[in-house]
Amino acid sequence: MSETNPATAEVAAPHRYTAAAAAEIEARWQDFWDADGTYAAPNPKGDLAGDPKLVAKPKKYVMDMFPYPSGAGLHVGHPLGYIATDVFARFQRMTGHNVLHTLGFDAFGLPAEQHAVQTGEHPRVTTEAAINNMKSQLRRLGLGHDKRRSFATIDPDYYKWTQWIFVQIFNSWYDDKAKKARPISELVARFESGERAVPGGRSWDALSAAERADVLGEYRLAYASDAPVNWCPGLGTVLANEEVTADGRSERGNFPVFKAKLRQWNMRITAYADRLLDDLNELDWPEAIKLQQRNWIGRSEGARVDFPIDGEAITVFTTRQDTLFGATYMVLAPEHPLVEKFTPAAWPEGTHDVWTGGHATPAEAVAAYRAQAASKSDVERQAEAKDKTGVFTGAFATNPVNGEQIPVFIADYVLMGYGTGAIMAVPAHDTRDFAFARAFELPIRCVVEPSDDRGTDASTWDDAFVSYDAKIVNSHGEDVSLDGLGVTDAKARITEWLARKGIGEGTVNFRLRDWLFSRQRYWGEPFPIVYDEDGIAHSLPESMLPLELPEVEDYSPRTFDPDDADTSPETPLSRNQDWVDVTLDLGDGRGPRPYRRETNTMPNWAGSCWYELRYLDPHNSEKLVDPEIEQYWMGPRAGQPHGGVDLYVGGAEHAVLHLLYARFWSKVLYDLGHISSPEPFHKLYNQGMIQAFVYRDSRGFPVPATEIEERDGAFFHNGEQVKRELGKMGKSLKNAVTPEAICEEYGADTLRLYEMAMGPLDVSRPWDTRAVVGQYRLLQRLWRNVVDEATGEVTVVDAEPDETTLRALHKAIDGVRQDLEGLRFNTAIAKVTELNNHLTKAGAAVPHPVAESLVLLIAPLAPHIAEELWRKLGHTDSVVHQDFPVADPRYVVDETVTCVVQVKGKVKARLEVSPAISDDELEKVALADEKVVAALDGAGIRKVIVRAPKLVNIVPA
Ligand code: ANZ
Repeated sequence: MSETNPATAEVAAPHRYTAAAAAEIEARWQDFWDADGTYAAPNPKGDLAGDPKLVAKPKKYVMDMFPYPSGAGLHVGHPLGYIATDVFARFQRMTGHNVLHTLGFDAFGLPAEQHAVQTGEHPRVTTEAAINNMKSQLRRLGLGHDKRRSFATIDPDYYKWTQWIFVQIFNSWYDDKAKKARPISELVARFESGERAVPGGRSWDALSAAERADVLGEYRLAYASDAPVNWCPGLGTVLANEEVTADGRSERGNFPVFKAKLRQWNMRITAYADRLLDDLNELDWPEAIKLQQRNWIGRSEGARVDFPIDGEAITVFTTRQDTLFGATYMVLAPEHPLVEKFTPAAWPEGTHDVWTGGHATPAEAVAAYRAQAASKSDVERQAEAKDKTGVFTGAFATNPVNGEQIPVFIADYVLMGYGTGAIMAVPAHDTRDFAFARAFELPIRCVVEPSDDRGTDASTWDDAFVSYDAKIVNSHGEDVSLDGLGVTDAKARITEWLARKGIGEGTVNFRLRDWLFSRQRYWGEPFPIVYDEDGIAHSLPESMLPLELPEVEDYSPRTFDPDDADTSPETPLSRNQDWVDVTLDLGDGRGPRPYRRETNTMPNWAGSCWYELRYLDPHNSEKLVDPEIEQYWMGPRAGQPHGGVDLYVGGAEHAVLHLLYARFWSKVLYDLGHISSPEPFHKLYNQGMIQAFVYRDSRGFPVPATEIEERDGAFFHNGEQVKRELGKMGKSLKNAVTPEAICEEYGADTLRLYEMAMGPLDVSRPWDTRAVVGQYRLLQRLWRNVVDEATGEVTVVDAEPDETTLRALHKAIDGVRQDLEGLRFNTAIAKVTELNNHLTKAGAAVPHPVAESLVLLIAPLAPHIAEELWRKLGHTDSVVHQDFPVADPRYVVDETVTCVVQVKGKVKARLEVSPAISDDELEKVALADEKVVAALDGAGIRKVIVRAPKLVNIVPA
């Protein structure tokens, strides 16, 4: 009926729920909520303290991964998670919780900086414009955010504390015994008193200031070091590993990336590897994400073993010390610092041609191979399928278990950054070593008995035999034998032997690397670090924070010839002499002195490492967060032993880095006593993606999705047939749909319902604008169940609902409650729809209590229409803080359920039984049923499987 001419329909029904009505209702309530502070969550103290009754309720902290304020604004794919957390937060408010829900902006970043580089416009200007645009887009969706708590990471009031945290990290070290971070001053005191030996053996007093700084640099949790980094001259900046493609080029711009040694800030996250692993166990996170974090941290138990060479030793890391007798050569990473040391001047007599790579001397071979390896990324170097390359160093080392002289190679499949950068190669039992040994005609010796029929003569094998569950063979030396032992026992025995001999020990190795923390950019947090005349780094005192970004003329780092590896970064900040060279009194008793500022900036991750803490107490100028407030919202409690946000929703693309970095900062702050929760996020949930159809013309270029015509299942653009595929939504694919467009056509409540109804929250789903109207109709029917469209009068009556309506109502209440708690918003909407349809079909005026419950049920999902109807039903207070309906169990239980009875797997009867029927009783009823008796036809019974109340399965004899 509403499909007739909308103009005439509106005359007939001036009080219909239309897009115009929705727009008016939504704007009115959004203004009201803002003015009323409806979503303000009170703190127990401080400037955001509030209603003690609300504070006394159990808390719920519901949080989104905050957005980067892109100049392009939001399309309908972006708010999926924001709507979901909003629905959940609203439900929690209605079920007796004090709910903290807000949203800020992760606003440092490359796009704004790139724009600044191109246009000269300050990135703050464009970023703030983008934030304001996004804020109004988000406001239109009716999100119940406590706006007093919002901020952007670029606000100096915020990054003051990012810098402050950096200072805390810089001024602490990891005490391996206590397994926690401590102030660096405690370490200095231990060195001073002699309680702890100073590395290098000298006394602390005897060291110069620079030497002391060097010693402490080995301990600080934030430290500068000359690290091999990914230097990209074409971009003028250093890149994180994740920003480099598999073929060794920059992800952005596709420029060559070189390994260069540069002085860079690092975070000693590796000190926390064990705790980052262990504490995962108590977190309520998707298993897939936990696994990715575990793999990233990559804990390996194994041993370090020394292989003597020229009176010294090459130390290898192996996870298979049980195969030591099968080690027939060694490999060092090409960059290994010992390579030169052991490389002889000439090839040893009789060196195999394949080993030399055709080079005249070992030095030449090494140099050539190093140059080749330097141009490859770690990923490339490790690729399994790749042919193994390498070159002999001319040196031999001694296998300590049998005294054999084995050749030492360099090869790029061994990485400097892992273990010790050196391996013992056991070609018989390691796939990569096997391929290498075959290529270089090296001996392959079986020491783990094959479980197949290949035999123990490895020279005849086609591949390595890899097993962790087999018997060790061919493994006996003068004073140790592993023969006959299983892998585990052999590892234990050889490790004990190595330790006794003083040539090795059991050890744990992690794949995790320290976090490269500096960038040669403008648009990031300046480091709160200055260097004195001796080049020693000092942190700024708190009184000098925030250290604000200076104005500069040019936002770009200096770029170089993309292929010129011999360049080094020149940052935008370094060109501002007035800012760089300063005289400061750091308050350390040394008085005013000249200093030079650090001119790198922090990486983009920094601001998102701790924002969950700042939402709690966003205006505190004394502390990053008041401890009592932090304890209230995030502190450990039953079921959440590490504390943390109650629900954190965001995309699975942040599985590793952001979450790992934030966890690390939490642990440092926890160790230093600033917060009570060692974990930031107790429950994590990854929402799916909203995908969209992409239409491509014959050349493969996307054409605007809005201009597509569909005919008989084919798609046309300007008469030309185009191809349809499923892809991302976005401007570049010409298929972006803005939330404003949908709000204008139907209203925000419809958009919210549609996004939540599209499918389970964690599953990706294609956007279909034509399907949105379905949710619009639901709201129109809901409206009609309460309001007369002609008069605008409320039509509900003061009557008792009948039995069927009561059943429909309480089943819906029960189901919706469980669904909302479990984030199953799509099924919750289905249940509300069912109830609403029941009322529509009943045809009679809806009883008042039923209408109220219905409005409360939909309130978290469609808050504007719910607020409007709630007031129409006679209430003067907001629907937002009402109690969510509770089901009466008497009406929830079905009177009967259908039980299927199968004989020999075929359905023979259906019985209507009580849902509470016992297995025994159900078996009796089933066997007495005449259809079942007929089906059995006198055959005896072998077995009856009963799953009360729904299934009986009879197996005849
Ligand atoms: C001898 C051996 C025999 C190994 C065998 C494996 C199988 P995960 O588990 O990942 O820790 N390795 C050690 N350091 C390396 C490096 N820097 N670059 C490349 N490979 C390295 O792997 C540990 C194993 O990877 C070690 O154990 C070592 O090879 C190799 F039948 O030692 B194994």
